[in-house]
Amino acid sequence: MKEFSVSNEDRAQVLIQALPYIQKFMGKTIVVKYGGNAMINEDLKSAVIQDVVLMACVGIRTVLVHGGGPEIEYMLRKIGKESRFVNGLRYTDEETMEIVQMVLAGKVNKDIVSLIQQAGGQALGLCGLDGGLLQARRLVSFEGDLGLVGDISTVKTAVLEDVLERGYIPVISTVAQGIDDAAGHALNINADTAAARIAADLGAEKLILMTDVRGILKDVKDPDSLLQEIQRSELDSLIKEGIVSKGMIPKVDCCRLALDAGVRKAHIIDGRIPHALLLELFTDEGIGTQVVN
Ligand code: X2W
Repeated sequence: MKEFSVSNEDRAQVLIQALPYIQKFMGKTIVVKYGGNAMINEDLKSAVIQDVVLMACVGIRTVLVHGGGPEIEYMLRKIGKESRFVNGLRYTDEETMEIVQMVLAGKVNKDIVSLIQQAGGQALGLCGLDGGLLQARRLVSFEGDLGLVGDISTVKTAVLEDVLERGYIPVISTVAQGIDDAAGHALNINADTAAARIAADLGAEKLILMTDVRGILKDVKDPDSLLQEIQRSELDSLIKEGIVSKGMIPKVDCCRLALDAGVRKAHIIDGRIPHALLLELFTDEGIGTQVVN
């Protein structure tokens, strides 16, 4: 199959451009939050799976944390339940929590594991309950009661270290084990926040958040105004100036959390672009916004 012609020189150039990045990231830990369109569109999905398998193949300790908001929504609708959000977080009663656990830990997690295996990778699916991986307290919000939503207090990194050591890609769904007054309950955790906490506690090299926007744009209406690199110290003024607003604020907060804990770089990339992960990691230009300390 030859759809368009690329010279041998260009093909070799693309491959060789990846060499310094492969050398740099080999043996390092990279935590990827997988979500949005890249999880719904079949072509994008298989591109992400290939990217993750390639990352693991070149020796990157790859950790995949997935979302699944739309799938949870779909199942809740099927049982005739409306969702309510408080500050972007799903109000989670007992019945909703059952659906969240079924959908995230059952359906979405196992589908991703199966796709990685089919693509020739080795994946092990975990939720926060497995091995006590994620322990959380109830999240207290001044905006209103959130029910069974959690704030991670401990990531049992030893569980992930073991899985990585054995050559598996941990695929994590963000259902946590409740502690203190939530003991005995599973708690629902926002997947971006969970990925940031996991990256922080693993001392990861990078946190990569996949979204449905180009990255941080200087002018929201102009997709060509992408800010390719920003300093952590600039984040507050970007929020004040309104350049970072709405749904981007919690994403930026996740980047900040990770950087403050010693993660070297946090990236916000556009999951609508096929192979966004490879383009961000292994090319000089990258594809999204990187936040550095
Ligand atoms: C999220 C967990 C899934 C998630 C939820 O119930 O939707 C809370 O809101 P996305 O696809 O990344 O949004 N939890 C507390 O974060 O999925």
